[in-house]
Amino acid sequence: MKIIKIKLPKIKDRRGNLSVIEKDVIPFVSKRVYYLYDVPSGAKRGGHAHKNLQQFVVALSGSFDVILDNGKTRERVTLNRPDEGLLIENGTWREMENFSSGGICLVLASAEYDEWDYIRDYDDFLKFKTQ
Ligand code: T46
Repeated sequence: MKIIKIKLPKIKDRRGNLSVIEKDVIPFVSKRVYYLYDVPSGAKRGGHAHKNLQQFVVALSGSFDVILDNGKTRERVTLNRPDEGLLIENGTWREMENFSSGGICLVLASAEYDEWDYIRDYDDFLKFKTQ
């Protein structure tokens, strides 16, 4: 499976670093931003796929693992840098775990929230992939 990690510009300064996610850095226009935080140790998030939604995920603070599954292969990706993000394409099952204490997961999404876009059952996901 192709893992698409995208480096973000890092503008270093005596006052601290600044990274920016600008138009053209990711292959979609962000229509929604949300973030996961205060995730208890051992908690798992995700466990679903999206029919159409594309997302770009950044570990703003701390670290966590994203497990990506395209119905054929499964890969674990660790995110632990605020100047790098992971593109999750539509039709990809994702699970998120191993959140460090203080881990913050920022997500830019290509569309507004729509429960109909979710595939929350793994067998339904496999059927979707063979359609
Ligand atoms: C994903 C991973 C990385 C909303 O009302 N609006 C929103 O924009 C979102 C994302 C969620 N919600 C509601 C729906 C549920 O009642 O928040 C609740 C928790 O959502 P969910 O169980 O889907 O959370 P995660 O962390 O398992 O999944 C989320 C995203 O839903 C999903 O698209 O890829 O983060």
